[in-house]
Amino acid sequence: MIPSPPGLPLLGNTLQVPAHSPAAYFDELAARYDEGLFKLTLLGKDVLFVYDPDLVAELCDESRFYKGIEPPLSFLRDLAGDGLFTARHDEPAWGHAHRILMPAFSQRSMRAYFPQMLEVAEQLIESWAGRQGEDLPVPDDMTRLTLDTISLTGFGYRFRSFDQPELHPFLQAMGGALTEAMVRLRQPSVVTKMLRKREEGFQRDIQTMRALVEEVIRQRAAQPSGASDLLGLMLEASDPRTGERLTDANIRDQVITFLIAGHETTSGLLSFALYNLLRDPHTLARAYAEVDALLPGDEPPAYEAIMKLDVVARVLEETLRVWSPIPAFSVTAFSDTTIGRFPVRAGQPAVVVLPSLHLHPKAWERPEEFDIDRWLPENRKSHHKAAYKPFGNGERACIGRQFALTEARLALAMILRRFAVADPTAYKMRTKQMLTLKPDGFTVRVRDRKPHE
Ligand code: MNH
Repeated sequence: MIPSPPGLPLLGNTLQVPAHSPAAYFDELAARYDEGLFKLTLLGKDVLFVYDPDLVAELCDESRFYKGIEPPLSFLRDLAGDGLFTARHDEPAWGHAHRILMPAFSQRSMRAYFPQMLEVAEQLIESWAGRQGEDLPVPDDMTRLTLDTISLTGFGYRFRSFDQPELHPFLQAMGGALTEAMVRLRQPSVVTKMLRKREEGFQRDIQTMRALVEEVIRQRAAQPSGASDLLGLMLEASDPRTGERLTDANIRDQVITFLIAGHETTSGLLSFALYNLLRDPHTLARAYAEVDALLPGDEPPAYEAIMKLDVVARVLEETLRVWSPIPAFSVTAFSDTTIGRFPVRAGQPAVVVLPSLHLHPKAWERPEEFDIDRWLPENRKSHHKAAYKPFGNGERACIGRQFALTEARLALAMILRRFAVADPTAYKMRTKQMLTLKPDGFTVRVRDRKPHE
């Protein structure tokens, strides 16, 4: 009853998943099946892939489904342990860290981080100002911005990425580990065990990341700053409910988690946003007009002005619909149940396929069209309640949402205030997946909009 492409005995559909573009394959199957879901047998499990908004609405019912730590997240336990992203739903460490860190992601905290966010955004602007007329590697520079921002605001640590011609070794290692986790999606575990060299590479990448994280923690321990940033809270605070403190190993896993989760997706968001603006001159003109009105002159923008941005904010929301940096998240049924007319067994994983959900014709008119006016207050009311989930769902939804949106608004506004952005090579979208999606090889050129000394 649930559609499924034919597979092989024992291996099921495992080998059909392309190693470097699983998300594209899931979208392709979604386009094939009108039922709004399909089933694949992967690594011995029957996994549902769901993109009909009404079926997704059921998966978002937290009384029936919880976040399952299934492949590829289960492979990332080696590097992120019981950190927030990879903690199992019944692990007490999740609740301790969630309650300790929630205050650090309130709107008030965003105001407190703003000076550091600004410091890094200014480095991006300076860097681009000195490279006018060159092809600027957008995803790389957005990664410099977002990595430096989370590490400075969260941990008081400076990567100084804009001073380096090469991306930091941490990123190389992270890319290796995330890619390996993705490749293992289509690899029977006996094969994974045989590929010793790949396992060694995976472990080496994890060690590279851990070494950096230990350095970040060591610097803080050597100079306790009393800062109430993420690291300060993790070292000092206790769970308001149980009084428990985080263990040293858990703090290390959280720092790795935040260094990855806190930059990779926001970098993708900013890259896709620039791509969308360059393809939509009318919206680009509205965005220029807005930043000119709200951020006149050359003064560093004020937090209040950034929070007033409306066109820029809607560009980001619509970008997250059309190009969701995280292409999927996974939930598991507590007990036997149904979604629509389809049965789901206890323990069975169901993957929400975000690109297909976000373009589903049942929920969106002209789904392929980039239209920021979908996000006008009067139009939001008519949105399907489960057709837009770029930040996941429920208590396991993204803790860093406000952080990402504040940082992205600021960076995009500062870019548009200063530069005319162009894309003379007329880049054609080609996503690269390293678990998350980014536009591969996307470059832009900039020049000052107004004379600058
Ligand atoms: Mn984020 C969880 C998307 C920015 C830290 N994030 C999630 C999930 C999605 C997501 C989807 C849920 C995954 C799942 O159900 O398995 N996150 C994003 C996007 C952006 C983003 C699209 C930017 C745009 N995330 C950030 C930033 C931070 C962050 C910035 C940190 C500063 N995210 C997290 C953490 C979790 C998470 C931590 C895990 C939360 C939890 O389970 O308690």
